Amino acid sequence: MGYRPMALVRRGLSALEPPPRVVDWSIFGIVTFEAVSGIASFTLTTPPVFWAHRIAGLTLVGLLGFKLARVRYRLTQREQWRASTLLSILAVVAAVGALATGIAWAFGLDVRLSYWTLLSVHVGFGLVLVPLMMWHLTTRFRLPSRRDFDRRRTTLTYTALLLGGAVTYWGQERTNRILDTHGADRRFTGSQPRRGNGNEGFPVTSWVADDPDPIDRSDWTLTVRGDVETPLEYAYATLGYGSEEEALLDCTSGWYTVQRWRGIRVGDLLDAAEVRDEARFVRFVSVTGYRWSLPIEEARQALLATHVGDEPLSHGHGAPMRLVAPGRRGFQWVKWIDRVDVRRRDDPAQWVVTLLSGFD
Ligand SMILES: Nc1nc2c(c(=O)[nH]1)N[C@H]1C(S)=C(S)[C@@H](COP(=O)(O)O)O[C@H]1N2
Ligand SMILES: [Mo]
Repeated sequence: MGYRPMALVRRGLSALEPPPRVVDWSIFGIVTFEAVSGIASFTLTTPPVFWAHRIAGLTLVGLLGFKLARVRYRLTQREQWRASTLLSILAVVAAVGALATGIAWAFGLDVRLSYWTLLSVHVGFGLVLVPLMMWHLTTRFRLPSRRDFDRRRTTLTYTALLLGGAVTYWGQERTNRILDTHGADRRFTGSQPRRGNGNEGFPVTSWVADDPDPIDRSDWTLTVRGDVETPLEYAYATLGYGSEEEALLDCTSGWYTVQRWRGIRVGDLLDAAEVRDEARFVRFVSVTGYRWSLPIEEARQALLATHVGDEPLSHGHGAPMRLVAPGRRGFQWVKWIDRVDVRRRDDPAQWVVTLLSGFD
């Protein structure tokens, strides 16, 4: 009898293949985990969240492989077609799209579709996948039964999948380093570097539709109000910008830059306004309405920058004044600030306001 490698591989794979319902519910669980960790990765800066997102994504490649091999006939045989087949196809396209763009991004591929990066396309696929998967689930809903779980086999499969995912991830990072791809320059957040200095050194990125007219510095004032003894109003010329700091801006669309920023330390501003004891948060508000709050102790360390490199901020980068919040993701670095509110409470509505800012 001849030696047949493909048959061996197939035997090995079918030994590992978990029961259909276990595959289906695992895909459901992992996609849910990917959606949650993906969204969380916009604000969390803890590296394990990012690693887990990547490893889980790679295990999905294996699970989807099992699933597609099993249901292939529903697509290839015409008499199997149902109305829900279209939905299934769309879900597969979204899943494969999210995986392919995620993996390509991790290898440092940096194609741009106007101002969208491959990473934004990845987020887009992910966001459409979740409702498609839910809907697909309602057309073929089956709860797993006890019989579906052969403990030993399921444990074996998951160990293999997770190990496979982790080893693949490790191999991918090695490959990046050996081939010196752009993927090797990524931060743990996945962002790629932009290495210039000053206004021209990094892109202008605004969220969705925020796009005010340029602000005339001589018409502009900065107001500090809320839980303070002395509300303040500064004209640009009276600001005095003594503080300087190097800080890293990391945008969730996938790039980062390190710049030297100059401006007023928020703590100095709060001292001048004599903050009351009850104050807990500081809210930074843009002329566009876009806003973000920081806990007061963190806010004290932040900078209200008027300069980047040695240049006054350009309009695109938030002139006359923008927030520099080290350790926070770029979308929290509010641009075109004209108001600082000292408050007792956090501001959950900021999430909605920020997404919708600029839409009239
Ligand atoms: N008012 C306002 N501030 C904003 C934004 C915006 O759309 N409006 N975009 C945010 C995002 S998503 C990022 S990454 C940074 C980008 O700053 P930059 O345009 O100077 O690179 O600004 C943040 N501040
Ligand atoms: Mo961003």
